[in-house]
Amino acid sequence: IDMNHLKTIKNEITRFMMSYKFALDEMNTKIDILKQEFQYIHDYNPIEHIKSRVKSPESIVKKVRKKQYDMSLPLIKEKIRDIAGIRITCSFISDIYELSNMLQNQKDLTVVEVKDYIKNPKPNGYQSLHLIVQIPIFMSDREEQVYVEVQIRTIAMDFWASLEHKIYYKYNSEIPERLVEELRDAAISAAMLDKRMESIHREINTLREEAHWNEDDNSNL
Ligand code: 0O2
Repeated sequence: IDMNHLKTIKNEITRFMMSYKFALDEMNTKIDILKQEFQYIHDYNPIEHIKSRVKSPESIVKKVRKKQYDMSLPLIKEKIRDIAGIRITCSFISDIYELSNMLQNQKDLTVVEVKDYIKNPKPNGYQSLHLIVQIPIFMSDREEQVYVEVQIRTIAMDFWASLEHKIYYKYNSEIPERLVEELRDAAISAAMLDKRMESIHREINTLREEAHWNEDDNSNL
């Protein structure tokens, strides 16, 4: 065994994994700034929570095998675009699109793909907005463009997706059609809840604005 060769490979893998961590750090800062700006404009925080993760080497290898790609770092870097992932849970559906637009307008981000599973839910009922972006990271000796998958959803969508994920993991085999339909139905209920909350939110906003104008009118008297 050539120990030097092994050492080189180990260093390459460490650098590879580090670049995704840096990309997530950059994205998290960006999102935090957008959140503070949004809070200033709209007077509320649109983000309930944010979770980010770097895919484990085991999961990366599993995905590469499943997709039958060659096990080479440059190929994995290009083909597996969710090694760095951020999940943003928003309060209202409109927040999702506003945040997505804000991200798409960032000069240093390249939006490579947008998958709108809210307008077009998956057959099982899954809803979320997915963006695949590229973000530059700057290291001592080079600059790199790194792919990050951003999933943006509401609390209700997140609730459904988390439990659906658990149910699938628990029952490793096919789930019966009756339960598939139940799950899809539950996703529709979640979406209805989102629409109701959004509508209440909008009405309160209108009332608030009217009250604000009235106050202004009175102060002019
Ligand atoms: P994990 O464990 O969250 O990382 P691909 O990424 O190429 O396999 P595709 O269709 O190109 O598949 O990507 P897509 O549909 O944008 O989905 C990628 C991620 O979205 C998944 O990552 C999940 O996190 C989430 N997702 C998509 N569909 C579902 C679903 O039906 N239920 C739930 N709970 N999550 C979903 P991973 O790598 O599969 O999983």
